[in-house]
Amino acid sequence: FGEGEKAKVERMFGLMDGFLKNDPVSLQKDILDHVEYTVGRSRFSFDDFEAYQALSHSVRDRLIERWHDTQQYFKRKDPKRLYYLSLEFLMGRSLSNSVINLGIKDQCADALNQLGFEFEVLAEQEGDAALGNGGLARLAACQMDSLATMDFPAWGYGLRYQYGLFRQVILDGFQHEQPDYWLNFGNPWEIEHLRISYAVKFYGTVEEKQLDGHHCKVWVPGETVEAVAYDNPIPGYGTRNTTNLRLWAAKPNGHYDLESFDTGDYINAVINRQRAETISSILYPDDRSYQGKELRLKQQYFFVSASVQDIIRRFKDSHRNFDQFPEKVALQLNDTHPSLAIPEVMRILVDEELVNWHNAWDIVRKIFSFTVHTVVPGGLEKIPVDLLSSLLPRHLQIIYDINFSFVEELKKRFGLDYDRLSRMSIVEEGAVKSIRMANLSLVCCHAIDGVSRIHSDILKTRVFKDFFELWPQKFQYKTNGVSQRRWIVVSNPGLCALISKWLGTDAWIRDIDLIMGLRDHVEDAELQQQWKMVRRVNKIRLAEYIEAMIGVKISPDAMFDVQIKRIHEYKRQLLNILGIIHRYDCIKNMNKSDRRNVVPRVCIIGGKAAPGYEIAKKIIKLCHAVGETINNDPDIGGLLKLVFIPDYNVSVAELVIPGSDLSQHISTAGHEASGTGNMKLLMNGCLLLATVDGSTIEIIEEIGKENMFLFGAKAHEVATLRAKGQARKVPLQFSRVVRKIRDGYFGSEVYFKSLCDSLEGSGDFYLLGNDFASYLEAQAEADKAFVDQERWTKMSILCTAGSGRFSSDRTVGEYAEKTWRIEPCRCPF
Ligand code: 475
Repeated sequence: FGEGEKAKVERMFGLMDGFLKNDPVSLQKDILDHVEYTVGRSRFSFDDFEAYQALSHSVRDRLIERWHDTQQYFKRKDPKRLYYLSLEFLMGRSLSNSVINLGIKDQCADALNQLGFEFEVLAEQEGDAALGNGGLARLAACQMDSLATMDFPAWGYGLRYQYGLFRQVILDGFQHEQPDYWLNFGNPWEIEHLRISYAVKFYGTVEEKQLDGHHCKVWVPGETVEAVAYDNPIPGYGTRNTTNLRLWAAKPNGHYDLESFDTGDYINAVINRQRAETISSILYPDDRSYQGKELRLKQQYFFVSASVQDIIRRFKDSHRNFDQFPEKVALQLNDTHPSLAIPEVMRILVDEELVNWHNAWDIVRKIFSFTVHTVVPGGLEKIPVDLLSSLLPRHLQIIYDINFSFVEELKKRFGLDYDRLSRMSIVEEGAVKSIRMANLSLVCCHAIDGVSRIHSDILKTRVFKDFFELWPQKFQYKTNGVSQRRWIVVSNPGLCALISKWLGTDAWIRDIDLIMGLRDHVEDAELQQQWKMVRRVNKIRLAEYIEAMIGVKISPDAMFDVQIKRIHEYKRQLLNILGIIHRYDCIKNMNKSDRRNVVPRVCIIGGKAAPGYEIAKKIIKLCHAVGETINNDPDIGGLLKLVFIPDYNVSVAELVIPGSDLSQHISTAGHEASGTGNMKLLMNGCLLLATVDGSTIEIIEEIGKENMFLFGAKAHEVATLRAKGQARKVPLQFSRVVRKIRDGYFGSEVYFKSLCDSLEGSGDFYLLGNDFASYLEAQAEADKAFVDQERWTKMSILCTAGSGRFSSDRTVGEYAEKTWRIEPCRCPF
């Protein structure tokens, strides 16, 4: 910009900045205007939902202002940008998060009060944006929050599913899945940009042509679908920066194929075109199982192609050639799901931008990095070659070309070691010839990150051993983190205020290391008292929710012991349930005076099972069957309860986490890549009962094992234990508990037979029997600690105080410095 131009732009920014006011009176006027002109209701008569809509639109207007300021500023500064590609984002609700990050929560609450509404009530009107399955997707959401707050010039890209993760409905103890049509009531948090759209091609053939003296490959598609942009502003906290999550929706393409209309079958031609929309219609509900489904592959390519086209268009807006591309663009792949972005960048550069192959390859190798979220080799994505060659013929060629050079390089390095070559090849020969997406990513990315230290070690020594030997420098790890804004400020306002009060500042919300300062006050009886009070209020709120949802009355005096996460065999919800049966048994066998020493417990389990995952569904049913027996046994009274919280999602988590005393993270060691739930609970002052696995290992280093309850085999022992098979020692209590289920004590004995079989004989792959005794000991330790409430409260304070390392601000800062090489770019207005 020239000087005059600059002054003009600045004047413009200045004008915009002053546009919307945030005092309660201005907010009130905006809300009423939206009631009338957006919602279409009379400003003299509207209900809670309509008030929520109007408030959201008022907040959205403010987000849009900042969004524009930020994007214009980025455009002017042209910093290196990060693009975060993820097939899943679990954003949850937006209202509270937005008003807190914008710093207008109190003003909104005031404005609403005068209108006769309550902010908290309106916030409950919002449904979750559940465009993801679990950990991987929520991690993406936390990282978006950190990126915005830390002023990084970053955008997220994903898919705008019409149906998010299914709603879990429990009938007679069984999980049923119902569609989550979350857009039914509108979505004020997105901005539809019908004019930002790209054509995405599928099927067809590849032809060779001469173009401007270049020998070119031209892909003639068989189907073209339009990708339309929906922008979701992501406000940073304590900054004007507001970044973007751009989600793509599929629409029929505007170019008509005359032939299909000329056949006279007009109606069917229109209907066929409309089918394009199915691409973005539904989220696949299976975490970590790959079935080579065509629709899934279409989804992956659809969002990746639109995103890459958008990124290249933006780059070309201010650059004449691609020389500077690697200095201006970094692309992060959230697992291998978006890895088709690699051949897509190659295709666009080589076929459309006429960059020569070597230069394009050079660019690709500098811009991509990826994060792995799984441990088991079985969890790695493979695409059948037949499928790829029909859907994306040109991409298959590109992948073959990349693989050819790679294999040549391997031969030079290792000679004709065919075992190694076939293990490392991007192409897997075999009954079903397929493309290994992890190998493609390993070859093309400059950095491969694990999500915790132990996970990275496992990748280096087992899963990707060959690749580690070839390129040790590519392998890194960035231990996951979660956003303290979402998981303390938004979801636990009581604790948030208390932390700020005792630290004498709220600066920890942006600078999490300050939270350590709580350690200085841990002996202070006044803090302990207030800490207990805040936690008790949260427990009462949770108890009320549980009673309203499932009709079980629980006492806030009991220890609330939770396990909330997707249901998986390796996460061992079954171990938890077996432990509960054992506890029930023990209580039943006690006399009156011994019972007086029992610490009352409420065991809370929540989580969804993938619809096709039979064993996981049986675990849910078993949980209900056991709960039914225990909760209705008058002999047990208030000493033990087991409740299953239905339809666990982000907003349920926001309610459960602040009200939990003890949380279980009990995966078989070596199986949980990281885990992030443990971090959320830790931040909220909940004690952990855990195996030495994933990120828990690093939590131990921060808060000390004396402040946790640890048990179970270590990761390095697991292989040996498995090899022992039936020679493994299994405690008597274990067999007794399994027998109870087998004998039909909880009913449905035929249905539960396979569950029991998986635990006995040569089964028990996840070592429940082996870990049972030490699990019970850890539980007994937790009981002992809980009796001494002063000690418990101190441990709880130390958990929060020691949680700083597990902020996604730290994770994102590490990625920015070491992998993406991006700098903050803070909008000054
Ligand atoms: C790990 N999801 C956690 C978390 O890094 C870890 C896979 C395929 C398709 C759809 N979803 C998936 C995952 O693999 C996943 O959520 N992995 C989890 O990622 C964040 O903390 O240990 O299991």
